[in-house]
Amino acid sequence: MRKHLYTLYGGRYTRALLVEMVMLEGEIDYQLREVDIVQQEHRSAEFLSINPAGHVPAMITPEGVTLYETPAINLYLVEHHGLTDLAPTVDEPDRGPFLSGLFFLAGDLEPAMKRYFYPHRYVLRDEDTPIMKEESLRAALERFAVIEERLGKVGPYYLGTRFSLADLTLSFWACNLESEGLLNACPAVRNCVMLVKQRPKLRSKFSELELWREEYRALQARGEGVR
Ligand SMILES: N[C@@H](CCC(=O)N[C@@H](CS)C(=O)NCC(=O)O)C(=O)O
Repeated sequence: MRKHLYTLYGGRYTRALLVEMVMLEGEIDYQLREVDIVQQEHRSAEFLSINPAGHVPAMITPEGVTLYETPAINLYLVEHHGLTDLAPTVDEPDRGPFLSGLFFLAGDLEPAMKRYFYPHRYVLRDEDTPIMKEESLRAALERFAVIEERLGKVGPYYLGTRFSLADLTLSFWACNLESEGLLNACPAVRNCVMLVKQRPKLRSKFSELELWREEYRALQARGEGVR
């Protein structure tokens, strides 16, 4: 029997898929423990004992250490497994720009995307939900425009000709909007997404993401999305 190194908590409709992509790129063995966020399993006492913030993904290392926050998990995996194809090492000149890109996506773009997906959480009155969604999209597109400018100058990737975890993270978020035709003003971002989606080890995961999007849309139409 294959020995599982890592336990990843995540699954359907979650960015745990982004961690899975890193695992696949790095050929790292893991087992996935499905947390159904539609059924609120991420708020169960059992899951809160793993990540008190009640968010997925969370990951337990083979040494039994619990990690959470997607970019932290991904950077941990990259560094722990020496995945230099995914990130410049500390002594490389690209390291600084790489960190800026990754943290911009995690700290600045991500909150706008979260509001876009869960706008109902950010309003006092239900009827303001569509306006919140629209405003979140505007904020997200403002951040994509910043990346667009960089890729237009140095692309096709965030670090020029060198693919990295920054492009993977960018593509995960961008393809959500791209599929709705909302990234037409960002051709360099779309080109980067296209290149990342073509990576042989990632194709199946991007297809899964597409499937989830359709499923989640149907759920939302029935008023059954994440509360
Ligand atoms: N900053 C965290 C946020 C994690 C997060 O919001 N995950 C979503 C799934 S993609 C989640 O747990 N949603 C359920 C909720 O917010 O109730 C990270 O990047 O890992």
